[in-house]
Amino acid sequence: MGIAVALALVVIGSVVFHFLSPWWWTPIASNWRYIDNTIIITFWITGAVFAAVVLFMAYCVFRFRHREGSRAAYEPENKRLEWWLAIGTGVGVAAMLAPGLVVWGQFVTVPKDAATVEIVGQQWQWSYRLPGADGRLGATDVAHVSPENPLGLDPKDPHGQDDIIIQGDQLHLQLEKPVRMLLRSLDVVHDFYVPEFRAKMDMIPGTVTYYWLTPTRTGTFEALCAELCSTGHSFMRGGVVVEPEGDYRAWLQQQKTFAQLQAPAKRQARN
Ligand SMILES: [Cu+2]
Repeated sequence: MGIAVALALVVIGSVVFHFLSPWWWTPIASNWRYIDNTIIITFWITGAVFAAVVLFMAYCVFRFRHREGSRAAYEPENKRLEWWLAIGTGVGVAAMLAPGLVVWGQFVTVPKDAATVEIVGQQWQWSYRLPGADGRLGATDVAHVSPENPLGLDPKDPHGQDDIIIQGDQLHLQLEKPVRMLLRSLDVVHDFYVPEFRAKMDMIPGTVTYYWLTPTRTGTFEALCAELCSTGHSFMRGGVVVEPEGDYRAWLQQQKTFAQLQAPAKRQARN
């Protein structure tokens, strides 16, 4: 009896903790409420199954407890029950996975009017690049990486000359403007993650991954690396500032292009 009550208390305690817990998501700052919704669906399904299984255990412990003279029935197979369990599990798993497929389709279908930002991860810092006046990012290759050209832009590609290289570890984004995030890594796998955006993706060396989002709330948010990338992983932090168009343009005005940043290096090389 004691064990049955303890099991029931575990269920009640879990449900109460879920609703009263102070550990919930930070308030969302992007359009990806769908991602919260898929997680909530998973919570409901796994929570209901957890409660049902543990309460069933409590019932069995109580109902079939040891009594003098009673004997257990031996039933090695039950086709009907197995079918029900297989179908029920299948439906539950499908209900958890199907919404994710729909959200994934939206997550990688970038709207036509989206701006572009490139985020580059390397041990252990973030760098950012924006297309310049031509609206195109220049080609890159890790072979071009040097102290003067830390992002490895191809110096011969004309599209790269006007690219804006953000100095410092804070990226600015315009409020309510969709933005395509192009993700690149110079060494190992990283993952650019702003919890308020509910959006992240691994950055794989040798390829460019992407997703998009629309920032929906102004503020300064912390960007974290969400993929263990060796000893400095926990210090791999940056920031994202979401601001209205006017402030964003003012910030953009102060940024330097690749050509401007290369000029002093070239002058030095000539001397
Ligand atoms: Cu990292």
